[in-house]
Amino acid sequence: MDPYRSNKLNQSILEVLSRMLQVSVKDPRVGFVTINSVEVNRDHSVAQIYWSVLGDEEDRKSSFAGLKKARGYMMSNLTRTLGLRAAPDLRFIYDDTVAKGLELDNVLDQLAQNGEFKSEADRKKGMVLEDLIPPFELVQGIRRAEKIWVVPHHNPDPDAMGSALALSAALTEMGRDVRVVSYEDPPLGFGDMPGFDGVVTNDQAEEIFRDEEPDTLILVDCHDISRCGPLEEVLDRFNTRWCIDHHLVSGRKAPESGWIEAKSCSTCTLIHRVIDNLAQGDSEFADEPFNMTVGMATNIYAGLINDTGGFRFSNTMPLTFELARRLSLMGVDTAAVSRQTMHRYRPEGVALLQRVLESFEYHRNGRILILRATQAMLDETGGSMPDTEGFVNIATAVDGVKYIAFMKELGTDVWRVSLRVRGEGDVQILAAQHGGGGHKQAAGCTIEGVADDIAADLAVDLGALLGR
Ligand SMILES: [Mn+2]
Repeated sequence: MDPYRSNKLNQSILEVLSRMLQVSVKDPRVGFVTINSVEVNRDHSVAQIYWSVLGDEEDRKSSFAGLKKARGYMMSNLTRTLGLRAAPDLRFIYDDTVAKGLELDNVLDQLAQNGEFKSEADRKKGMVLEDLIPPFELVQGIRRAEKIWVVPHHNPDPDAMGSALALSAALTEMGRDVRVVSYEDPPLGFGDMPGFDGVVTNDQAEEIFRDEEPDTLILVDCHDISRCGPLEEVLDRFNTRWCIDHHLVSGRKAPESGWIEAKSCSTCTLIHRVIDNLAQGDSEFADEPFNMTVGMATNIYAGLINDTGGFRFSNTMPLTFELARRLSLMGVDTAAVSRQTMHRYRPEGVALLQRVLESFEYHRNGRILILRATQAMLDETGGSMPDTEGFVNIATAVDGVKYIAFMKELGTDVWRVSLRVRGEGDVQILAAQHGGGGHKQAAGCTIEGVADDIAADLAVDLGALLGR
């Protein structure tokens, strides 16, 4: 057997078992166990697992008992996660050479160095791109896939669409059969994104699914198919689903498996890391290395600038600029991407903006601002809901305003509400109370009822946040 493959398998088993010990092995007897190394034999039928545990002889005994008990579970989970034909027989061998060398002081030093004692803000500041590591299972899952659908959330923004286009271009590069499935009425500016002309829309999805059944679904900027609106029914048929997203999970819905990293300023940042990883190639899947293209980089940049509001929002971190720098060096026309995807209005959209500005309604001495876009305004101006993208940024620019609620009339007595906070605060809590989600700074939900009542309730609820 190729020694390179064995080494790689050793490393993979070590990573997956370590993760299982942290996340899914719940046996209380298993203490602070570390897996130091793994050695598979020539035909991969046996894996020797060298482990140690923090503590004394008693901890060692009870941890060993727990490991033996979990062995069957670990073997089947390992086979599934790594896509092995058969599970290697796991043999646990206690190896305290590593543990002995680590006095408690060293452990504490290590924790301090890893930033365990730092504040969240300081830790974010210190993060570099390489600290964002795509989960092993996700990368393997993507490599195993052959016919893939990449799907952004309903009403996609440039982060969702940029993520979908960049990832699908990378998968195409890898020889996979891939489609970006999106929605009708895309916002202005998407037409300039590389690869957008190949996107299919939700109305065609049913037929395409039937004719050439795909095997894998990857949701981007979205962690649950319920956020895919008109695509939810078709997507529900996929057995293999992954997601890549940076939204906080409200806890109400179980997310798909994949990578949800709320510390990341955009999904595109995560997509960059995934593509970086895929681009290294993997002989096990006969995946050749490839280079990230300027097209991929351009789509990633579109998501990066839009989700950070052009590097103005508080989610902008040093690594945001690091990524921007790398993309710019790759040849992305950053000025063109800004022009094409930000602050861009159709004349009908500007007419609509005029009407929306007239709806501005202030509460609590101008600290709360509620605005509306109604179906009547659309009819009168010829504007559409996608035209309202960006209007909320005007509201957040009004001096003295702390909380903003933008109500968009989706249908009779059905309102989509976008919530924003300037500076410190958390509107995600309020959105979650209405079954929505998002981030602390920007969140959204759908509320049914009469407009004036909803506005009055929002003024009260946001007022309560002000009081905190
Ligand atoms: Mn996003």
